[in-house]
Amino acid sequence: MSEMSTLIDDFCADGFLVVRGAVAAPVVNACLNVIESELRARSVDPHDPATWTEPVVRLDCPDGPAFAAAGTSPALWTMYDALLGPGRWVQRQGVGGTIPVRFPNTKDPGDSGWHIDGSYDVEGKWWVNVHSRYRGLLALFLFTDVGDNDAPTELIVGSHLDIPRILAPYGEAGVFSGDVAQDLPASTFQRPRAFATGHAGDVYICHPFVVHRATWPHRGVEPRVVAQPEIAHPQPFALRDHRDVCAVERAILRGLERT
Ligand SMILES: O=C(O)CCC(=O)C(=O)O
Repeated sequence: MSEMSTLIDDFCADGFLVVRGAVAAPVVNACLNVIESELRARSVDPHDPATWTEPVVRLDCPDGPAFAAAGTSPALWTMYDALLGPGRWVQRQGVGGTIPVRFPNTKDPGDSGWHIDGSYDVEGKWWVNVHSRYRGLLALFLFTDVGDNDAPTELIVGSHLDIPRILAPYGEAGVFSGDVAQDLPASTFQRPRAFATGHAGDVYICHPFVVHRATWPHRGVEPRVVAQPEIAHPQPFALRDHRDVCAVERAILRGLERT
């Protein structure tokens, strides 16, 4: 079996894979410079702990040349092709999503519940359906080194296989993404856990249905910077044609016990 097909099989089973060094160091540094100036505009100096008064400051990921270089990393695009199929995802010239910057702090950040990310707007709330309308993948771009003490994102390994059965009864219309995790069986929370740790420039590519959460407190010494964009796909997964399904769709079908 080729290295790529092993990677894809593991992705289908675990719900994520990691591309280490996906974004080159000079590009990471250029992105961080922009993020730091956005923080300063909010009176938060990333190099002055006296200004780190809140556990999290959430920014919209900026655009511009540095983020275009990060988001178009060839190593990432190769994986998006492998997981979603060439031509089936939106080739964004940037990163996108939000950047929750987490600071060393013992306060509850208030945003650390288990969840899956929503994929489409219904009256100002983010909903999701079993076809994963619009959202093909979730990516976690590490813009700083993230160790065990630095409030890494926590993932439930294999939880993407439990979500389709929760979403299926809601059909095409779907449900508010914030209501999904509460319906998960206890067995989901007995699955193994993984923490999205690594070096700046590493990117976790996740199935859109992976259950995850922010962790706290941040016990490290530096701000933790992770962007968490979607990789969009214009055509919702049909969940019908077993001959031409990509890895993400295959995992949904597996969750529905249709393969
Ligand atoms: O900051 C993190 O570690 C993850 C945050 C998250 O999952 C979210 O905001 O949806």
